[in-house]
Amino acid sequence: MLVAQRQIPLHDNWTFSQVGSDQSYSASVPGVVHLDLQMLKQIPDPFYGNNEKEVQWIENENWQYQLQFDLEDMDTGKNYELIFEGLDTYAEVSLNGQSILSADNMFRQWRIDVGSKLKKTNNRLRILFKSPLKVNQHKLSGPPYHKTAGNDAGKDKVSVYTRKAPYHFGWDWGPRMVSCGIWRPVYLLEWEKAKITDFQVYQKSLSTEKAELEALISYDQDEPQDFTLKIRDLDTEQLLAESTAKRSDNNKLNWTITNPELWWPHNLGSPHLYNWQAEIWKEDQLLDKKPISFGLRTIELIQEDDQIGKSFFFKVNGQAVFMKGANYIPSDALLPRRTKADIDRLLADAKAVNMNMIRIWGGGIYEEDYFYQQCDELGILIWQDFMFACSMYPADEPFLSNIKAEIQQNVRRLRNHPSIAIWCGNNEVDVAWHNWGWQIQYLISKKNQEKMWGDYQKIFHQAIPDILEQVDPDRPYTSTSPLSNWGKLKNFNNSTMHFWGVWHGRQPFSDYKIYVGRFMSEYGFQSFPDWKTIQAFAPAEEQRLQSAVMKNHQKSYIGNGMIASHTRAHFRKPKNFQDFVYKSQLTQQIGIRTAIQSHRARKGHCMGTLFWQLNDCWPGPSWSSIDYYGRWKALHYDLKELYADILIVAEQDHESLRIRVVTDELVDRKAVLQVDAFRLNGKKIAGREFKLDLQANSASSFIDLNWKKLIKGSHRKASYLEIKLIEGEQVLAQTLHQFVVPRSMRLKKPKITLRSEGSKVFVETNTFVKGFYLFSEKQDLHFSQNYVDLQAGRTYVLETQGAEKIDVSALNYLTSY
Ligand code: BMA
Repeated sequence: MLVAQRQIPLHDNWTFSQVGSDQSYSASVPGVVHLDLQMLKQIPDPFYGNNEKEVQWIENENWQYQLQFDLEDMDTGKNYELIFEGLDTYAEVSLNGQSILSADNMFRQWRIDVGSKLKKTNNRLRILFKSPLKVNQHKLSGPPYHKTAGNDAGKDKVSVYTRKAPYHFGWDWGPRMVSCGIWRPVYLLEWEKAKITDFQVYQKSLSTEKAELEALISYDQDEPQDFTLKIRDLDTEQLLAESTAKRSDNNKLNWTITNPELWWPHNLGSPHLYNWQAEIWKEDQLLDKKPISFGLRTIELIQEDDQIGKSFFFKVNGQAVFMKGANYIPSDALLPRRTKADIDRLLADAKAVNMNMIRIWGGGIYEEDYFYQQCDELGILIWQDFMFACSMYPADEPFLSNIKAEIQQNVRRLRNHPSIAIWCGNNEVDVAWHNWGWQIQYLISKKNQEKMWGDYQKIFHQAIPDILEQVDPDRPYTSTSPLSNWGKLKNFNNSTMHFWGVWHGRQPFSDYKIYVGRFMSEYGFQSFPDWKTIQAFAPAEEQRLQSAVMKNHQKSYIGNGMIASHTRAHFRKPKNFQDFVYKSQLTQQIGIRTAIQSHRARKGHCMGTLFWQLNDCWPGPSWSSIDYYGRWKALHYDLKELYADILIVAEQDHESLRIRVVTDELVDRKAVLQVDAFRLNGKKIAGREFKLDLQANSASSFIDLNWKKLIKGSHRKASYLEIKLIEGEQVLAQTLHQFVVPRSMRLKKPKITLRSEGSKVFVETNTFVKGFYLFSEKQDLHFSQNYVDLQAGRTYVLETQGAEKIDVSALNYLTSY
C-alpha cells in the first residue's frame, strides 16, 4: 500500500558553533553539544577521571546549530511540516531568516507548518540554544522553589524552572551535564489532503468471550472533504471497522473480537499483542496510516481502607499481581548516543531475572516509543512518573501551560501501550514538602509556603488529573510516590513507601525485616560497579577508596563510608581495593536480599517491591544492580531467585526457623519441602521433609522448626541449610540459608577446581564458598550464574554466552574467604 506521505529526515550536514566564536564544526544530529565537542576532542571524555569538572563551562554558553538543505522535488501543492521530536531545551529556531519557533521544553515534540517558507534549494535552518542558566537567572529572585532543588549541583539551581531532565543538573548517582542540542530526530513531513494525528483504542468491555473496542481517530486536512477511515488487523489482513469521516476530531469506530487473547505480564501468561492499523483514504488513495500494537487487559489500582491502613496494589485481568522490579533512571547522562540495542539489552536483563514491573522515575525523561514497545512485547509493566522530582515547582501561567502541553503530548503518545500500568505525578515532592524541613532550613515565609504548596496542588491535584480524565481515563493515577513517609512504623500500613532508613537513615539491613510497607516503590543500598568498569574510568593510581576520582564519582552525600561500614560488618577485611569492590557487591546483595525476602514473605500486606535502582547513567558507585556498561552486579544475579514465581524465605529467630513459601503462580500445588543441614565441608548432618499445600497467589504456606535441634551438635557458624521445594521430580524452588553473616562463618580457604567444556565452566570446591565470582581479566565474559554460594562436593555449571570455547587457564576468581 503506497501512502501519499513522506518523511524526510534532516540529520546530515549540520554544523555547530559556540556563540561568539567564528569557528564552526560538523555536528551529529540527533545529538547534544557535549557529544559533538567530545568527538572533536575539544573536551575530554567527561566520564573519565575528574573530567566532569572540565566540562562545566559548556552550560553557561549559547550554542548555534545550522543546516543548509535542498528540497529539489518539493511540490507546492503539498503540505510541509517541520517536526522536532525533541529540542533540549531553550531553542530559537529560524528557517530562511524567519523565526519559526521558540522552544522551551525538552519533553515536547514541536511541529511547524513550513510550506510557505521552504524553497527548492538552499534552505537555511538555524537553531540557537540558550543556556538555561542565563534564561532563568531572573527567576532566582522570586519565591524560593530553587532552594528545594537539593540534587541540583549548580550554584544557581535553575533546574526547577527548566523543563529539562532534572538529573542533567546533577543527582546523587550522576554527574552534572547540562547539555543542549537536537536530542531526538528532526524531519520534514510531506503530506497531502489529510494525515492522522491520533489513533487511540479504548476497551469498552473485556471478558474471555468478547472484547468490545472503540477507536478514536483524529486527523488534519487541508480542506474539509469526506474521507474514509479504516481499521485493519495487520496479522490477519482483516478489515475491522470502516466509516466515512466528515469531521477531523475523535471519529469513533467500533468492532468486537470474540474469544480475545489477553495481554499478561510475562510471569502470569503471555503478553499477547494485536497489531492494528488506522488508515485514512480518499477514494482508492491511501493518504496515511498509523499502526499500533495493542494488548487487551484490564488494570486496576486497589486503594482500600482495611483493618490496618490503606492498601495499594494492582489487579491485572482481575488477578492481584505482586510487582517485582526496580526503579529505572535514564541510561546515559548524554542521551542521544544510546542505541536500540542498549534498550533491548537492559530490558532483556530485567526480564531474565523475573522483573514484572519497572518504574520510570520522575527525575529523568519520558522514554522512547521503542522502550515501551519492547515492554509491551516482553510483558513488563511500567510505572510511569511524570518528570518532577524531589523539589518544588512553580505553576505560574506560562510554566503551567508548558507543563500541560507536555503532559497532554506524552500521554497521547504513550496511552496505547498495555505495559503502562499507572501514571504517577512526581517523585517524592509531597513527602519532601511535608517531612524534609525545607520550610525551616530555607526560612521560607508563610506567604511563600502557601504559594508553593498551592502550586503543587495546581499541578498534581488539578492540571494532571484533569488532563488524564480527558485523554486517558481508564488508567490509574497516583499524585506522587511515596504516599506515606518512612519516619514512623505505623506509616508502613499505608499505601506506597520509599524506605530509606537503610542508607539515608544509617539503619542496619535487619531493619528491612521490620519496615515493610504496602507497596515498596523505593529502597536500596549502594555498591561499587564491576572492576572492569572502575578500570575504565579511573587511572591506576586513583583506584583507591579515598582517591579524588573515586570521591568525585560518588555523588551521595553519605559517601563511600556507608558502603565500607556495611561491607566490614558482613565480610572479612578486604585484601585490596579490587577485593573491596567485590565485597561491596556481595554486601549490597545481602541487604537487598533481606529486603525482597521480607517484602515477598508478607505478600498480602505488601504487594510490590521496586528497589532503587536498576541501572546507571555513568560509571560509578551507586544503588544499581547493573552498571553503566551493562555489567551485572552480584545483586542482579541473585534476583533470578529472589524474583522467581516461587520463593523460599527462611525467617530465623533465636532457635526457631519459619520457612515460608511464597508463590505468585495462579494455581494451587501440592509439594514437598525438603530441609537438609550440612557442615561447611559438605557432610550432611540431618534432613527433614514436610508436605505443603501451596495456595495460589499467596504466602500462606510455612513450616516452623527448631534449627538448633536440626543442626544437632554442629556449630551455627560451621553449618548451613539447603532448602528445596519439590513436586514429583521437579525442583520448584531452592535456597541456601546460613545462620550468621559471612564474616562470622568459619569459612576455610577453599580448594577450587575449574574445568571447561565448550562455553561451560564446571566449578567444584572442597568447602563452602560464599559468593564465588568467576571472571577473566582480559575478556568481558557474562556467565549464566555468578557470585554463587558453592557447596562442597557439588558441581556448578557456569555457562558463558558469546565465547565458543573457554580456556580455564585464562580465568580468575574471587571468593570472600
Ligand atoms: C530516591 C530517589 C532519588 C535518589 C535516591 C537515592 O528517593 O527518588 O531521588 O537518587 O533516593 O538517594
